[in-house]
Amino acid sequence: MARRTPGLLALLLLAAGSAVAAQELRLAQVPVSGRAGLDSLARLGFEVADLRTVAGQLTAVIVVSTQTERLLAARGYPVAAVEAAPAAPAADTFKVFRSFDKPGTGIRATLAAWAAADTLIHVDSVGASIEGRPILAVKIGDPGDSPARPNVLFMGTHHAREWVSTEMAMRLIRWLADSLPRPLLASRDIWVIPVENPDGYQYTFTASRLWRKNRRPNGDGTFGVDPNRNYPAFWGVDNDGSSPVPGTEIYRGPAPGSEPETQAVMAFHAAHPPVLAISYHSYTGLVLYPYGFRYGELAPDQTVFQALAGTDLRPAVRDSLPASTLSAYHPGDGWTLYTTNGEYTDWAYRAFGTIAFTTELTSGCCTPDSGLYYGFVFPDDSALVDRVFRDNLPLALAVIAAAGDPATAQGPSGLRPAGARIESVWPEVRISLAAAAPAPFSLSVRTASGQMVTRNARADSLWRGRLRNSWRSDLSTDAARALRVDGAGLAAELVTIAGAEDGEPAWTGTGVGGWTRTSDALVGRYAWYEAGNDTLTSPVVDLRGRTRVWLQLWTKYAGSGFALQQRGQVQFSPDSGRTWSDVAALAGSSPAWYPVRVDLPAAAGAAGARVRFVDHGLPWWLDAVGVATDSTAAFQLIAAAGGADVSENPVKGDQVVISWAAGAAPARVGIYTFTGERLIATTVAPPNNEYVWDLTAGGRRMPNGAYLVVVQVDGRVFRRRLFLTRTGA
Ligand code: 0X9
Ligand code: ZN
Repeated sequence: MARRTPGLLALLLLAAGSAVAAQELRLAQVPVSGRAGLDSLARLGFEVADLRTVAGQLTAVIVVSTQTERLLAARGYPVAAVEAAPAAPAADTFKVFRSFDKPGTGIRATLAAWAAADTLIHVDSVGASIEGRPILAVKIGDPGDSPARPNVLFMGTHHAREWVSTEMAMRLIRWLADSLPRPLLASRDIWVIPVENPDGYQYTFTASRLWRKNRRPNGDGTFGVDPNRNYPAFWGVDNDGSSPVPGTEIYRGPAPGSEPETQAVMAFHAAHPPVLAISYHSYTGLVLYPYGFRYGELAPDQTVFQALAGTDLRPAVRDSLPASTLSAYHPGDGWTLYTTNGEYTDWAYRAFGTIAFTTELTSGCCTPDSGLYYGFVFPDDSALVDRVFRDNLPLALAVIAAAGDPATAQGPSGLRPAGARIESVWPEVRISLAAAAPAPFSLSVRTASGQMVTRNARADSLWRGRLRNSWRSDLSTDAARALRVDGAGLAAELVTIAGAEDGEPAWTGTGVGGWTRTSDALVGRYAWYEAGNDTLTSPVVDLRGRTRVWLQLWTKYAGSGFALQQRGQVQFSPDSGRTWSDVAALAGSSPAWYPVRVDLPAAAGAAGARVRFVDHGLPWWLDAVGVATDSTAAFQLIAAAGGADVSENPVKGDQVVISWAAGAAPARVGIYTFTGERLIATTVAPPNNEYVWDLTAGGRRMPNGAYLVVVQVDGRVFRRRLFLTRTGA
């Protein structure tokens, strides 16, 4: 990597830039009506920085210029000032914050001084900005890059005004060089890019405190591309997650990866693909992970992301800023804040399988003089910046540790990734398997009427991850009640399933002022819905004899990443409702249905199991709520007693599943006509203990009549007479 200095052209550009009057940016608030209002603000190119309720009206906080304010006014938005534009500081005279260029103590000078004084700190440029500033990458530890050491990357300041993110990165460099246990340092290649967008960052010190983008002259009199909308993954897939309009805050640029700052990060990834990464932003208190480009789209590695970022029940990053209203950062899929496209973490995850997080650092709340909030303008107070750093250090260290083997990652809250498992049985089959597990397999599905059907499963490229693939059924599995993943040793059965439909045992809490049945359903005619503070409680479920119990639920909710006090709480009771414990919590915005699996270890064997949903002001929908068990029992009726069984007899469908109690040695399966003609002779090795006889194999339909099935396993022989009574055969 070559160290670069600003070229002549860049110096000329710098000079020209300062002649252009700084566009004055300030915070403003505009009333919005719910999600639709927010989406239309996004389509106009505003990045919603905060949401508040002002005089009972939902109000978005955005950054406006004279120009963009006119755009809003033309569309009938009444724009109200939040506070005067923060004065552009005359010089870099802060106690904590420093510009990129400031002689002696700026970011560039500080890094150079650290590198000169410390053998564990190495600084290099991985590219140059539009104005010719170096994109500095700091390597901590050994100067060399070893293929034997996994790469971990931390970045600050994609967005110019988010100064605390650069200070987070700077403190991290110092801490890692001074305090990271040496064996860990010696076994990782750790990189920090404290200022991804140096031109924009510098501009916030010299001209406009609330500048967000880079300093690209767009050719129409406006400046700047949003560096976090310019990456070449899902770039520009819609106009909510980024904007095609150059003057806006979320302008995606003329082409994917068009900006030299983006290209520098791309080149860095190609040379040193990070196993894990954190990109620091400010100021909401979130730990977000892919996917972010589309509501409801779950990353196949979600369990790995969750182990590290935590869940709303067990968050990984605490928030100890005195003025913060919440005690922890909300972890979640990117879209629980809002959708973005061309964004860094989605790109790094797609392009390099990087387990990449966006941490939105908090910024406290209230300035002493204004009684307002800091927002992007973090107080110039080293004790407060240190707190942000201390709060975020555990996740940074967990990420460094996890790079050795992300499959065994352990997050600060103690969570670990779940193993291979079924995530949902119905109405859509979802299965999480190791990415290395063999490709397409078949699913045996038992329907509500006891029919056995076979389906294929597929994993589209979006669902292929670093450690896990998410497999889904390629056909509707209407009324699926049990599922076996043939060859993967997984099975699950729904003990109960409910979704507010007619004829189901009643749940309590529905009615006037409480949860209602809504026709806005995922499946069937109805789902449950609640927007207030009521509780929906299931009937008692008898789980005697059941082990490995879990809850499947499909949900959506219309909260906000800015109003995380609105929560949905999921609780379980093993004793018919006498005692309850929290098993999951939901917050943020999810306008699309998605499935959640919640393990219920305390449910094993419970005679009086119940679940309930306690709403705390979150507009919340639920459907397809079921108590499930990871068990093959549903498929081994007689097999459980040591025999062999068939899925259906007489057989009316196109497949019949023959199963038996697996032995130590391979089983031999023979199928004969009643006159003794052998049709099938095959062996099945344990742990597989089934054979699917496809009655349409080879394009011919097996004639109706009697057949004989013979299974030999470990010296025992089972014979079953099978009748085919299919219509049309
Ligand atoms: O909009 C962004 O780029 C990030 N927020 S910020 O206020 N710092 O600008 C969030 C990006 C995270 N990804 C998604 N929300 N999808
Ligand atoms: Zn940001």
